[in-house]
Amino acid sequence: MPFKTVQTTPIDGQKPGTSGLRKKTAQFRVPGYLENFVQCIFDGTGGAAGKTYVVGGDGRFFNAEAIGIIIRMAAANGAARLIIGQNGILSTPAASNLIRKYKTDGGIILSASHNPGGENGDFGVKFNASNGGPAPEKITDAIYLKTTEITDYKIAEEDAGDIGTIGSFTMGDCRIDVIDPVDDYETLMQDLFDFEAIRTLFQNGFRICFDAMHAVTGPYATRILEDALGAPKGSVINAVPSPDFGGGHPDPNPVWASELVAIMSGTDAPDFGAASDGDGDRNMIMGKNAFVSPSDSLALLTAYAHLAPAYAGKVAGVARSMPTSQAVDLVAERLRIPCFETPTGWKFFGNLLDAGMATLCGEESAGTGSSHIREKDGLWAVLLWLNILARDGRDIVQLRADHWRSFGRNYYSRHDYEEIPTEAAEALVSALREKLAALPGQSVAGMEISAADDFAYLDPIDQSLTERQGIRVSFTDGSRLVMRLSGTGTQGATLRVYLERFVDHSGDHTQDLQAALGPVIAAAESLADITKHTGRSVADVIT
Ligand code: G16
Repeated sequence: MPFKTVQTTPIDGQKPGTSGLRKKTAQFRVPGYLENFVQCIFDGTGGAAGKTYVVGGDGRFFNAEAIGIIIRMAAANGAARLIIGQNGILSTPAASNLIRKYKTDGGIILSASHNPGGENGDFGVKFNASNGGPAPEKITDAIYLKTTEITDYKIAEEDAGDIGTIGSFTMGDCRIDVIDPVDDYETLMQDLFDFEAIRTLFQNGFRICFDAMHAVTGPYATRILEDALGAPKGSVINAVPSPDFGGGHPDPNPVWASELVAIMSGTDAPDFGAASDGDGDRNMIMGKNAFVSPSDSLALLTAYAHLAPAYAGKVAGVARSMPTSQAVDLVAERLRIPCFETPTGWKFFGNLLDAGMATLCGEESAGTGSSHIREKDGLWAVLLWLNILARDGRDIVQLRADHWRSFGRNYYSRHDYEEIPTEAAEALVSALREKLAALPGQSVAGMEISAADDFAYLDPIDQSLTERQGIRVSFTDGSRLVMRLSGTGTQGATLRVYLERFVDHSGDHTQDLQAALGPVIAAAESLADITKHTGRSVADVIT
């Protein structure tokens, strides 16, 4: 098997963001771009010699070609074995499970998650460590450093073998195992949940609509919900993954999952609605005519997780990203378990999960997961919900209303200003940062500021300090305002404004969401001069 060493030079901008390296697909297709980064993944993690990796992606445009390049490079770099999903398909949670189950050295996951795909869309590459989770910053920093020094990469001269057929082939000394992408994941879900109870729920006429958004979860959801659990055929819609996600934006929120929202608002709406994103790690949950915010979903799942066999009496703690609403904090307090607040990025949950300090984790950005793997997991969240509903008996909308009646409601919304000039976004953040120290005690939009800071996280396990993770302004009435720049965009900057207002258990939980948040929205404008800096008077996406 002939291998060759190709001379190259560093390429600017190969710094991994919130979740791996995400760029325009066209950028990744420039000869040498992907190759440089993959070589640096190997070099930045002690080399590939003798190692085993899981490789797969969400099926977006360029997925199969990129996997071919990775196979040839892994073989040339001396890897012993690759485990690859048939046709290069693996959801991010399924990849995380395989990395852990087969005790591999890590995985390379190809996805730009919820970003659109296609020739003019986005592409991404992420390295996951041997615990199955996204590489922590010390690893991504080492990979990035290599990208600034690289001089050559190694690659097999021949094309990679057939990844469309389940079986094995070799390339040099490297064995490539092509496996069914769903099997191991399905086994894991059976171990966690009460499938019998969920089957009975469907037998009794319970109806679900799961929108796979033409993305990777289609085959997983069809196999598990329809084939194994007996949901009627057609319960999973947009179930066949397509390279450009059917021309859509595979982001499960009320804006982009409008087909699901229409179905759930119709006269004959199913009992439960859900959607997942490009690579299957996010989830959106709906009841009849009701969107359950990811923050509320995390709080409710924590409150009722004991109804699922894997979590009964086993929730040691919970963790949420800083911008996620504080609804789960209230549940944790009542359950007398710790609640950790981490920076945005699933990688920050890894240490807490490994140490057994957190069992459930979640983020406002539609991510929920648990210690079963080290990624967030869209279909897992749906199955946990179904398990809870099957055992509890109440309708999801009633369950949530009862929860608010007991804990109070954290009204919550995120306003995104997309593709704004990077300098304008940075100017807004620095101007706000300068004001922070003087804010406590001041009043804005009729609310008194109790605290203001730029969030820094000291990891309780490895003591690493991560600073400048978003500006937080808290008010004496429990409301909160957070602003940060997204780390997953591929064009300009995206300003995320996270708005939260708390109404206690005896208050009105039925207000219009944006109206309830009115004072917090006004405070954001007044404190950060959003219109002046961005030139926009309304956000581009409100979720
Ligand atoms: C990634 C991260 C999440 C994060 C999200 C949004 O999700 O894993 O932790 O919340 O991006 O990040 P940002 O606000 O920086 O854009 P995914 O699903 O895109 O991999």
